[in-house]
Amino acid sequence: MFRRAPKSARWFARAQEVLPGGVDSPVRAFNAVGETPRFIARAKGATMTDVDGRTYIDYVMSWGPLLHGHAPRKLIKAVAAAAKHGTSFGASTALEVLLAERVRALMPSMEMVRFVSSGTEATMSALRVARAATKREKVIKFAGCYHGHADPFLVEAGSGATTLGVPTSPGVPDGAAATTLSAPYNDLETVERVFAAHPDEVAAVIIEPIAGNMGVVPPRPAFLEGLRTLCTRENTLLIFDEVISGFRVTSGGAQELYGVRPDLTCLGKIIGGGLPVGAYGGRADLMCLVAPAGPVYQAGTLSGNPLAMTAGLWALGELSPQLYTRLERLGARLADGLLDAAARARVSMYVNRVGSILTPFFTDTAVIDYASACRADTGTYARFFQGMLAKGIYPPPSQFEAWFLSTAHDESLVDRTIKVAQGVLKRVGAKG
Ligand code: KE4
Repeated sequence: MFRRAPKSARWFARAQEVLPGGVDSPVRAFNAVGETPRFIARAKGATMTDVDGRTYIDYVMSWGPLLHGHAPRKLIKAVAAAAKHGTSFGASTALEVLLAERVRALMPSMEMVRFVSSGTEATMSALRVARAATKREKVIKFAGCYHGHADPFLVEAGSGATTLGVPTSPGVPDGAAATTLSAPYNDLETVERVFAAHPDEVAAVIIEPIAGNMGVVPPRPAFLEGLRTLCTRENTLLIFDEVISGFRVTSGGAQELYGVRPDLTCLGKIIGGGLPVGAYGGRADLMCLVAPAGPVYQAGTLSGNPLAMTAGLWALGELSPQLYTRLERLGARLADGLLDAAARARVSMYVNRVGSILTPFFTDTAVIDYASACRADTGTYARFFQGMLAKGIYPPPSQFEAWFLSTAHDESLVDRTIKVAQGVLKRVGAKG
């Protein structure tokens, strides 16, 4: 039993003296699940080992980048070899050209690409390009979608979807929120109404084409196509935030899976193979606005970093149809197993899944948007999480996150996860 984690607890106490909340990213603090965050010592394949020497089957996988599992031998070899030639030059390398060409080959809508160092940089820069190109300021986002922590995106709907947004964080100026409009996910009618209320003012619609940040919520049929039609009609740019879905569900991302071509795409996570890489790109006529080709300023000391480019080249080089077939099978096995375990324990559960990302919601109704996701029982999720962690399974420490599988997971690890879930859910169900 992994109930106690004495060394993690000591490190967490020490961390809180010097890192806000003891972490470098809020979700890692385990606040939503009432547990001591585990300090990780090492990881390999589908497992992580904490500083107390406990090993867990990992379903966070660094929040998505590790499609090929932790520390694949060939990736480590490639990055180590690259490091011998230097870690950063602040100058161009062939590596960034090669990776940009590979991204374009996989996602043809990305006629030109700019590398940055995080998903946040990618989305904030894509919005700046959209605003420059359209000479408009407003942006429509969707409740429950997360696009990183830049000011325009830390905004929720005002009193009504057609009213201007309100900041969700102190420090976000009202002015930044005032240009952000928010609509419910999967709700095309409301997007129509927002456009009607703000004619010729919307620079971009930005969306996670498969939502992952309210838990996994897939687009309903015709929703993405409808957004494409509306944006074209309104001369508004459609931005797909594929930081999670890019290379996750197919090698061409959600835009390939659903056959909808955005004007701009934002990438992160998998594109860096676990090292810090983000990217934005799209139509050449738009990307030619980016400095120094054009007047839209954006820059970054470590953009196109040779180690990160090496990791990204390896990660994207390993993509194949067989990989996605295998991940689809594993994802279905895990989702079905969790649902079966919940049914046996008489615990309400609704699972959304697309390929190798999924979320078990503790609710008895379909989860199609943020409002329905928020009806999930987060207390039950917390108890479920605690029980799974105690038995060596490491799910996301929040009901509103995606579970990630990798090629390092296999049937036996998934079956072990399901067996543990059966016991945990029986206890959760018994407590009511
Ligand atoms: P980063 O700045 O964290 O690299 O990317 C921001 C971002 C942008 N777009 C989407 C769709 C994202 O999911 C993210 C970041 N995802 C979270 C997980 N929900 C990262 C984990 C964290 O914040 O620690």
